[in-house]
Amino acid sequence: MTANNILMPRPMMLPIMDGLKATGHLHFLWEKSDPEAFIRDNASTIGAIATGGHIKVDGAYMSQFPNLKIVANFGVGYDTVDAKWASRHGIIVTNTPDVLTEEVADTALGLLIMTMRELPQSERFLRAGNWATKGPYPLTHNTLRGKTVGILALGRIGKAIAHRCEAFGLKVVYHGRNKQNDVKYPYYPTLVGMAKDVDILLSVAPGGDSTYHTINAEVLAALGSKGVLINIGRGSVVDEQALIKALEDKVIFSAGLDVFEDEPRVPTELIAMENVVLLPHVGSASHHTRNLMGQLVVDNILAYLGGKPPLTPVAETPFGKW
Ligand code: 8YV
Repeated sequence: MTANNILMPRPMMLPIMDGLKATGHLHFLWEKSDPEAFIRDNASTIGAIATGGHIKVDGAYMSQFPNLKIVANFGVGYDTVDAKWASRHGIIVTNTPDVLTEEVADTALGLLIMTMRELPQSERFLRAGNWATKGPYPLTHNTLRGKTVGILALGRIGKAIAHRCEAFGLKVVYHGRNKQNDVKYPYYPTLVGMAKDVDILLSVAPGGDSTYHTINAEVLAALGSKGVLINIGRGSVVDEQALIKALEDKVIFSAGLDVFEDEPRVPTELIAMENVVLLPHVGSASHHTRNLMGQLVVDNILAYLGGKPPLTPVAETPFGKW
């Protein structure tokens, strides 16, 4: 028997809920009067989980469901799902790549320009009535002119960002696990080495154990007192306490952040800083792009229920084995 029930542990966007409700097999866990009892009584009927990164779908969680076959993650990043454990247990994990690439790259460039040219600060200055009373907003210390950006993790989104950076006249270099032979940008084998040479360090790196606190005090010191950090990937990649200290001590010049270690909690120290631009994880957050991402979640689960291969399995997934 195919386990054809779909579990949604937390609310997701309406088109996903509607798209999966149409199967007649969707269960909203948060609506159950006793969620634990529901899991206990129905565990063997659950074949699919739809998740939005709000809970940890680790081995302990997945092992509650003996017939689980697919975890469909909303988001290209799937650091809240233990894809290696899933792979060892024949469970497919899917994510939502490609459809968000250009949107996230647009946001990265927006955040970069906002940070370099102090656009939020100058807007606050105008809104506070200072233009008329104090004169023009001070000239910005930073400019994109003549600058080099070092991209950490040159994947699909990283490349879309690199392409845009080039159009803005920036020199692009990159660091990642491996040098990519089909890429024309100079490669740095070490992050510290790259941080020393660039004006802007822009991280697109995914979360998870292998990237945890990769951008630490040493990297920030290498970036230097004129350096700017932009993070559009995952908050866990940056040691946030080290970043706060580096900004307070002027070890680096400024930062633009779309992602944080403990979202939606943003450290009060960062909120108090004038030289930091903070966005509430809006990289992919347009109706257009989120709808496309949501549709992929639905389509991956429908493929499973229809006995077809998943559309967008993650790298760890034992594709073809199920
Ligand atoms: C989403 C993201 O904001 O795709 C990702 O990995 O970080 C964003 O596009 C997030 O997944 C929504 O939960």
